[in-house]
Amino acid sequence: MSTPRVALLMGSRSDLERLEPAIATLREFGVEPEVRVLSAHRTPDEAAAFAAGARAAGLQVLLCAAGGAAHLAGVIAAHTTLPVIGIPLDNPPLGGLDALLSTAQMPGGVPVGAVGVGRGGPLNAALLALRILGVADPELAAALERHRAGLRDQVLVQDAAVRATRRA
Ligand code: RP5
Repeated sequence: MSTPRVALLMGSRSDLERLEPAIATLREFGVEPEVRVLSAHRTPDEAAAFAAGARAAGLQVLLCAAGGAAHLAGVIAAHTTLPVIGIPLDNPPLGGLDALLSTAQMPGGVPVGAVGVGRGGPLNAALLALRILGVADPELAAALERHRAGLRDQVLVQDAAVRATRRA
């Protein structure tokens, strides 16, 4: 098996189910992620060590999902210069605004790219990671173009169906 280029980290096992679409999307494009549970708060040393060693391990993009006081992406970004994408999760009782702000509002100098809260977040995080890899991977870039064309086709089919219903 080849060295993973993307890692998907989550703060807790309880996050995994909502991240399955991200894992499935990466796999769809032939990118098998390294999937880990690492917590900024409960395993701070392990999280820092993972980030510090990530580039040497061959990783190129790090996805970090957490809910609530979602500091995982920020802590990981503090220990690496690899691109870090934060996935804020919609945990109760605050529904994800807490995680979104914790993930996105980084101090200048330590960047974290944050995707949205909700169903699209994990999916977009995976696609964004693929786009980053696609900069230096023409095959992957071509696959992303095909995916983009597929989205267009889907909407055109929907449009035609809706228009046909309205005419009937
Ligand atoms: C965060 O705390 C995790 O990412 C998770 O979303 C949240 C709650 O974790 P558990 O109490 O379910 O383990 O760090």
